[in-house]
Amino acid sequence: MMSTLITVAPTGAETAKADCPALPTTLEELVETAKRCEAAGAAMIHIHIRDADHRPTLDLGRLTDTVTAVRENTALIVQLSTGGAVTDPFEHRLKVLDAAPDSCSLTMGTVNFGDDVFMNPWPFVTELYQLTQEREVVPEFELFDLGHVAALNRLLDKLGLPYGGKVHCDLVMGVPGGMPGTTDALVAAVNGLPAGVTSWSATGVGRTTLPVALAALSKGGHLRVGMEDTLTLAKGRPVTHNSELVERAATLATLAQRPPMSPDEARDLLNVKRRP
Ligand code: KMH
Ligand code: ZN
Repeated sequence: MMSTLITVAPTGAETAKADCPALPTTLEELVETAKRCEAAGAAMIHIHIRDADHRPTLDLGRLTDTVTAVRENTALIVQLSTGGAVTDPFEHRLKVLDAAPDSCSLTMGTVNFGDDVFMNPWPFVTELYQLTQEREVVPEFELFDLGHVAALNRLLDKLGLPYGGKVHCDLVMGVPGGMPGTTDALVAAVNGLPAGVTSWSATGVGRTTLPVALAALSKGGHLRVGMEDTLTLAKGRPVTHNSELVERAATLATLAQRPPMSPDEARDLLNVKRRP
């Protein structure tokens, strides 16, 4: 039976702490979140961090402390965001790999992002990809649009396989400016994935969370959930802890007879570096 990789993305860069006090923005809150989400069925955590004023930051010292603390307290695969916030410069986004995560996100192209633009020009994508190969960090290719699927084909053709030889990607659906969070869009994207892709997950932003999760499970994909993408469980029911979203994903996966996989199984799936 194929099991399900559940990734939790607990914080993101877009929501203000003042608007959502349940958002984990301090290291203590993040570690507590990581532990509860692991117990609820998550195997990987996609991390954005905040500064002392709860604003998004890519500060290397904080990133390194975060990687250490999550590793000390959980068995989760630690994935750092290289996307950061739309305002983060490319140099800072490349420096994220200095914090030596197990995995990092790598977005395959520029995309309109609400009223902003999330910049990922081709030279930046290839530089970041080569850095992941050099540093032996497993990338998760973030695909916000069908054009990103084509760009992933181009990248693998040109620069070969990632570190570890597995190719894992995540469809990020329902961002205003990207592909919609619909079953039709998911099927189109999955049908265009390169032959070398060994696993994929999907996440639906906002109200597309459930339709995307159900479509992903039925199409053989894995799940990413969390307050980076979704702040309500239903209309008028705010998420009070990321573990609620992980629990719901675990329930759906179990109903689909594809229960959550352990972090160890996920390490084999993604072939991330085994650390002593
Ligand atoms: N915060 C978005 C601008 C990633 O983590 O790599 C980018 C993002 C993707 O969240
Ligand atoms: Zn992110």
